[in-house]
Amino acid sequence: MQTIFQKIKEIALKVDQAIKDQEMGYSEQCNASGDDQLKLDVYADELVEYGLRELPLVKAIISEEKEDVMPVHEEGKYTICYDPLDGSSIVDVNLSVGTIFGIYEGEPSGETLVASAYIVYGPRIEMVTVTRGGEVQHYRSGSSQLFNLCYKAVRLEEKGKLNAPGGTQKNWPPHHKAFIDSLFAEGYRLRYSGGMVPDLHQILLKGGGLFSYPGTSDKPDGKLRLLFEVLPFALIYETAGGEAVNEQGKRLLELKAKHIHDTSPCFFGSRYEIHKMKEAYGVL
Ligand code: AHM
Ligand code: MG
Repeated sequence: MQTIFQKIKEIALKVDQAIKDQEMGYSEQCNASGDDQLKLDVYADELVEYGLRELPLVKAIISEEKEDVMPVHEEGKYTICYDPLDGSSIVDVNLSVGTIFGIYEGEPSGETLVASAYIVYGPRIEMVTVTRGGEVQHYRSGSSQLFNLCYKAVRLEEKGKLNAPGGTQKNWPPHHKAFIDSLFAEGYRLRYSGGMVPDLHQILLKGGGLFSYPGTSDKPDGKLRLLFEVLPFALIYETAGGEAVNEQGKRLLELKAKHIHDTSPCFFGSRYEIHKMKEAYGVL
């Protein structure tokens, strides 16, 4: 797994350079979910693909930006699902964005996810990694562009202070709105940039809180994609002592994708906020 994480660091430095150098305009393509793609989305996707193809350990890769599975090395062990540039709607206004990797052994699902990693491109580049049964590790790059380990075992507090509620509020179900309001009434502070990588990163490193993206009237299955976004963060949050569930209160890591681009409503947080969510949704 260290070989894969090392390659991810090399890819991250290239994507970071691309974010700084590439023009922000739209390409003429749209991705597998029907979103318009920026030229930068397409370029970041190529950088990740070409980097991962160099690893003999990789059997197949699946990109959020592409329709189909891409076979790589027949004798490889892992399928890597990735979102090359998460938050492409906020990159033009210079907010932090990220790259997410889910490393699966076997057909990708919550149960076959064996490791995950994400990169945050902000004032610095940071990386968080996890292996199943291991620890959540946090790395930060310095001026030498090397990644230094900052925390060997990132842990969430039992109860946090931040609340990051995703989706269009007008389309939230009433019980979700009541739940989010109840957290604010309890003193939680709003922290939502519109990028799941920096938003979940902030909650993880500041002790805890809740990040939610519910099913809404316009998107009953939520927006965030299971294989590329939801499951990689679920492994990180659970390993850090938090929880990651869907609207039925089921662990996200128990979910299977019927299709590689499936989405799922999702809730990530410390134990306290997830307990409150289950109460509010009547799934305790
Ligand atoms: P993207 O992969 O097209 O960038 O979309 C994913 C992003 C997440 O980073 C973020 O949490 C979410 O979309 C924000 O959506 P919304 O603006 O509906 O809250
Ligand atoms: Mg994304």
